[in-house]
Amino acid sequence: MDLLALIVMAANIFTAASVPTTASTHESLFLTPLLDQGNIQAAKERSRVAEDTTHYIPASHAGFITVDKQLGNHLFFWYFPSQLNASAPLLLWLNGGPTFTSMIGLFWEHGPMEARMTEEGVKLTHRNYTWVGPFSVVYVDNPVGAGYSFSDQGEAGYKATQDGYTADLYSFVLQFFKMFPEHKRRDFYLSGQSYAGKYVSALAYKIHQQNDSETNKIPLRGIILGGPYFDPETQNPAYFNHLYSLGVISKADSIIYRNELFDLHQQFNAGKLINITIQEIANKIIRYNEIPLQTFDNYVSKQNVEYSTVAFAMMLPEIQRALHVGSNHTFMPFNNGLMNEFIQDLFVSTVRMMAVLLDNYKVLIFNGDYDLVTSSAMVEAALLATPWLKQKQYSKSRRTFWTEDDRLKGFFSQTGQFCRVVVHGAGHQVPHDMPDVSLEMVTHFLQDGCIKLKTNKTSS
Ligand SMILES: *[C@@H]1O[C@H](CO)[C@@H](O)[C@H](O)[C@H]1NC(C)=O
Ligand SMILES: *[C@@H]1O[C@H](CO)[C@@H](O)[C@H](O)[C@H]1NC(C)=O
Ligand SMILES: *[C@@H]1O[C@H](CO)[C@@H](O)[C@H](O)[C@H]1NC(C)=O
Ligand SMILES: *[C@@H]1O[C@H](CO)[C@@H](O)[C@H](O)[C@H]1NC(C)=O
Ligand SMILES: *[C@@H]1O[C@H](CO)[C@@H](O)[C@H](O)[C@H]1NC(C)=O
Ligand SMILES: CC(=O)N[C@H]1CO[C@H](CO)[C@@H](O)[C@@H]1O
Repeated sequence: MDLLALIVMAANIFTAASVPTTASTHESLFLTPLLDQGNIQAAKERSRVAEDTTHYIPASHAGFITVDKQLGNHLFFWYFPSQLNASAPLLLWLNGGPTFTSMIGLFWEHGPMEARMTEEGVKLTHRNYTWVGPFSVVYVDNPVGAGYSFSDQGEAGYKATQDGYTADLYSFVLQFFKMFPEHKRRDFYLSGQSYAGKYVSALAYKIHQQNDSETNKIPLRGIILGGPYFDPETQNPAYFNHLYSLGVISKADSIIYRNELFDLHQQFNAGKLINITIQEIANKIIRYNEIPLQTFDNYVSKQNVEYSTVAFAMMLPEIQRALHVGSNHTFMPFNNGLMNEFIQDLFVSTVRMMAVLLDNYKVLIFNGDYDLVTSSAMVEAALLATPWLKQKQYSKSRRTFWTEDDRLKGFFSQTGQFCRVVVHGAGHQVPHDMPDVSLEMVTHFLQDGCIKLKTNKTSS
């Protein structure tokens, strides 16, 4: 759930009335028919997004992959090959919500361009610290109904269960590797933040389970998660521990809130979580009605994601045309209706899948220490409840300070293939808040397995 607290605010900013009208019509580009014919070259050529110096867009690819032919479900992607390294690993990025567009990752966090609102409207500018470089990155709007991803059946095609959305994503991954077979020989990382902690672990687990047949062989090397939400039963109560330790709530407050939360979890476990909206649940989890912080994303900078800026960027007529989305599609920065369908998924845990992933793959889990949405305390609560082979070793691990000269960048520990990092000064949107440190972090993870200190000065 994570970001639900913001939805109310964001919904006020973004109104359908502000959608710009498109200048001319054009068709949507569906790539699956070409892939089915084995016409890989045509799929690559038609999905090409020409380099656009006005908008700082590097050569890239975009279009729709049909992931459920019966329902007519199509996932939208925007893929940026690394300009720096021809054999860079592939990173697939998902934002959370649930139902937030992954173009937040692109424009607000680590894509090659950033979107800014100016007096003349939204402008795209060059981002100095992008993850496109060490990685080739594909941003995917997920689930169907978020961003530009849509179903021919409309709402009837939406999937709000783990099996449902994971099947759609898995089909996407198989087809993406068909379209860009060069990536079969390179490492693949699944990544995302917040509610995507569940999407990514479920998808990685499916890839892991299906890995033995030759056609399904995906070179999954690891996962990278920012402020992940994947074990609600341990994570939700820890939210109140964190607020209590900050002095935001009293011990008595925390007991009241935790008891109500416990009731909610019991109702869910008994299959009786009905007659409630996702906003009501969200308020019980985050308590934004009682806790008047301006934002839970970064309680120091008080900055929220500009969902409307991201949406306006994606709806610029010249961008729509360049991305081949078709002139008839509405961009959904998030999808309130679909979010309500996620009530039954909200408390589902992927902790057992996470254990298998920790046992078999490289894993980087990071947090910002100014994040209240999924604070480090919440992520630790889940990690300490994850039954993986090196569990005891992780529980006993000590933190190392990540400093360079006089700058404190964060705190980390490494247990086998697991790298745990807390970035100092960042909130929920870590790459947005600390872009240089975040880029350094993922580069270290790729090259060294975890943070590698430049000097051997440590304190722990
Ligand atoms: C857009 O929708 C209109 C009306 O629903 C339809 O007539 C038109 O063909 C559509 N255009 C495209 C490009 O799909
Ligand atoms: C390019 O990526 C490959 C695969 O991760 C890596 O081995 C190599 O060091 C990278 N090269 C550069 C210049 O970063
Ligand atoms: C990006 O880097 C350029 C050159 O170093 C610098 O002038 C500019 O201020 C930087 N932009 C941001 C947003 O940090
Ligand atoms: C659902 O809520 C309505 C209005 O609050 C109430 O009348 C109804 O009894 C509730 N149904 C269930 C099954 O709890
Ligand atoms: C760093 O480690 C090396 C070898 O382990 C040692 O010789 C050196 O004195 C250390 N430097 C500092 C600044 O601690
Ligand atoms: C081909 C391949 O990578 N197979 C692996 C799939 O995952 C299982 C673990 O569930 C491994 O044992 C296989 O080696």
